[in-house]
Amino acid sequence: MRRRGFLTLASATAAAAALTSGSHSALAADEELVLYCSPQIEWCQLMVEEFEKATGIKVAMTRKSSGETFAQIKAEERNPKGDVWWGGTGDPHLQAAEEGLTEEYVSPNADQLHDWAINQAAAGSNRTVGIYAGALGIGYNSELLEQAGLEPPQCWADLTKPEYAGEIQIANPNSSGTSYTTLATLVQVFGEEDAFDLMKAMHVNVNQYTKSGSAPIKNAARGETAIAITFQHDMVTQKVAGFPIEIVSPCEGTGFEIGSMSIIKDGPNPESARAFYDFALEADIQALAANAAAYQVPSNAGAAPPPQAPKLEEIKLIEYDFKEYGSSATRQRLLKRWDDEVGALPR
Ligand code: S7P
Repeated sequence: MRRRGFLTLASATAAAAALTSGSHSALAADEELVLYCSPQIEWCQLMVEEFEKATGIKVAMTRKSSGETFAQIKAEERNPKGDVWWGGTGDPHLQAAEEGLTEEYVSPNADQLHDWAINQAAAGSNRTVGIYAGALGIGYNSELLEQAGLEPPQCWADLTKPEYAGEIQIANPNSSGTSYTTLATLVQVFGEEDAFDLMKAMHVNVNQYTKSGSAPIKNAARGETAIAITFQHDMVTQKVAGFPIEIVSPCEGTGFEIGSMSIIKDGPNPESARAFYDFALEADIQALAANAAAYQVPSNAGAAPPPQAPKLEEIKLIEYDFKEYGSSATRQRLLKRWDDEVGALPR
């Protein structure tokens, strides 16, 4: 049963249902929610439709990359306009938690979550929570590489090879959580000095730093670049759509994200915010992701990952230090260093 549709009834019914399910508070059907959404737009739209259908609450949604959304919430700190930040990589959610931009809240659905989602909440003093997970990878267009007579890269270090000149695309880590996760991964795999040397050497092979993290693999699918660094689930989306994309888990090991959700502090609609938060943690809601061609691993243990989702247990994952790389000081320092030493380089 649960609540699907119960809030479309009178609020008295909603109150009763909420008490029965224990999952969230009673809400009037004329409430609103301002949602900042960072995953793929198709999934954002699906969540809006489902939540509106289930609750009658009208949602105003905008989709922006993780780094951009963090910057917006920070800019609006004195006059918050958003209620919930749903999705996007966990590091900037942790930074928002540390900087007091988000609200402490423990959902009654928290006990259904995998440990990694709860650990994320603990790292952010319950001002955030994990909603999905996904590993980084190197994707390539097999037809383009074959036409160019190039072997696919197997390791992060391969991306500096001169034969890949102009063949690689990755996002800018300031706007993109995907790209910041890559930066932090390289620092954890190689150590900071060697990681920056690698990124500087790779810079000459990069044809474009995109704003959005998933853009490079979309562009590879359409033949605009041969190699893309993104999350593997975003590569799966292109493969499932029929594009000639292959996925590599880098030989040195790879980083991963705990895609997260946070309630914005002092947002205009706190009750709607908590209702959405509880809703987004439910197993049956998380299980809808594949309908939007989203192949992340869900955080609710009762939601089976889509069969096409990359199997995280088969990937050599590093012990990504979310606390350290989601800290305000480290994220700001690494992004500044990237701007000064990599982004500023001529090509
Ligand atoms: O496309 C889905 C996804 O990879 O996008 C999120 C990401 O933060 C948004 O893109 P940016 O890299 O541009 O910030 C991920 O959390 C999610 O898995």
